[in-house]
Formats: sequence, C-alpha cells, structure tokens
Amino acid sequence: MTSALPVRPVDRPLVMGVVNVTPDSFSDGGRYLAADDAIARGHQLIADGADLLDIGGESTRPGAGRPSDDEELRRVVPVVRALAGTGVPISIDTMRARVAQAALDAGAHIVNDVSGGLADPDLVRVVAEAQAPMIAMHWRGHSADMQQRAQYDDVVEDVLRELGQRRDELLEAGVLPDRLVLDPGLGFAKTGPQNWRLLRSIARFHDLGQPVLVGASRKRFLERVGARGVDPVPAQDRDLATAAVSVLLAQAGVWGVRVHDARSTLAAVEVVAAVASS
Ligand code: PMM
Repeated sequence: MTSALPVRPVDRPLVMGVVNVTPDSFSDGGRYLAADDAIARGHQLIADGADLLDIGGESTRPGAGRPSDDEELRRVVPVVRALAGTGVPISIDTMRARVAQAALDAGAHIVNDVSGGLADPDLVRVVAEAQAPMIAMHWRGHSADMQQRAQYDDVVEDVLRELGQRRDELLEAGVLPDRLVLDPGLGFAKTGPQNWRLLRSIARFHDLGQPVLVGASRKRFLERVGARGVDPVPAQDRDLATAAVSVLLAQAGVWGVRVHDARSTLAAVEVVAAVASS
C-alpha cells in the first residue's frame, strides 16, 4: 500500500514514538513476550499522543552486533501487523531490504533506514518500487565500530555535505522527492560535543530542501544533563533533557522528533506551538 508522507501540523513537529523489539533482560522468556511487550508499548505511545510509531528489531547502540535477517523479520513483522491496525502511520526502522519489504507488506507506511540506503542498496529499490516515504539518516558505518569514524573537519559542514550527496543518490534511484525525510543521525559516528554542535545548527539542515527528523531521545550525549555529582543520568531518566531538546527542534521547525516518551515531548512541543500562536 502506497501512502504519502504524514503532514506536519502547522505549529509543531510530528512526534514519532519508538517501539524497539529487541530482546532485553525482561524478555528472556522468548520472542512472543518481546512482541507482546512491543505491541503494548505501541498502544501506550498512541494513548500518549504519538503521531507515528517507529518499529525496529535491530539495536544500533554503539558497539552492538547485528541479528540475522530471519531473526529481525521474526521480531518486527508481527508487531508491525498488530500496530498497523491502529490507523497510526507505522515506520519500519531497518537497514535491510527484506525486512523493509515484509514490513510494507504487513502494513508499514514509512521506511526508516539509519544507513540511508547504504547498508543494503536493495532497500532503496524496495522503497522506490513501493513509492514509500523514506527517512534517510547520516551514517558512516555499522554500530560495531562507528565511533572510530567520528572524524570531521567541521561536523556541521561535513554532515550536510554527506547527507546532501545521499539525498541526490536516493532521488536519482527513484525515491520520491516529496516522500524523503533527512536526519543528521545524532550519536551515529558522532561524539557528544559533535551532537551538541549539530543541534545548535539544526535549522541549516532545512537547506537540504527536505523535511528533517531528529532522534536525540535518551542518547548518551544527554547523560550529564541534570546529573548531580559524578554519576551520569541513566538512559531511562533522560526524558526531561530529551523534552528540552524537543523544544529547540520545534523552534527550528523540524518535521519530526523521534522519542521514547511521547507525553513529555508532546507537552514540550505544544508549549512552543502555544507561544507561536499567542
Ligand atoms: N536512532 C536510533 C535508532 N533509529 N532512526 C532515525 N531516523 N534517527 C535516529 O536518530 C535513530 C534511529 C537509536 O536509538 P534507540 O536505540 O534509542 O532506538
């Protein structure tokens, strides 16, 4: 099924809620539990006001290994199928053509590829043939060793140039211009200071001529925000810092923000909308 890119409301970014279907210590009981938990999480995000859901079966944490194709498919397809029935647009977070195709067949609307089509060039063909919306992120290599690639002359100029080149290649390969979203890829081959620098210049990414999505939620570079003493703030306690970043992103006019907690970010972007319309 082909569908247009979801439209950004006039006064705030779209809030994309993250549904990770990756095994963790709580879901050692098996895949069924992981899928069940993920579907419940999706429903909670919708109740919290998420405009879109992003479903992924591969962890891209720095240093993470990769699941097999078959394992990734087993993780995500039942969750996509279950949540596609809600009417909320579903994005499939994958770098693999097979997974993208299966997710689109199961009712996903958008393909979110953190590699921007570089990891599996066949994914771009799948997107182009389906005329599906695509989110293409700035990427320099797989998570296992990506942090070694965080070398830039000027991080803003270099990421803009590399993402602009990716845009050209994707459009050339048949991705529709009104269905392509670009993402600077915070935390992917970026150090903490480089992430802050990209956020400071985020409005420049609109120069690329496409809608912009940013995923800052709970990322490592937020670990010192609000920290008291020596201990970093644990990931699950970074939603306030994330919401503050969402304010900046809303002010910059981005198309979407990808977050784990929809409630706090929705409140944050609604503050920006209220001030703008006052
Ligand atoms: N970050 C993660 C996963 N998928 N997709 C896009 N488009 N942008 C991102 O910044 C992004 C992503 C990693 O975060 P998670 O492990 O907390 O989901």
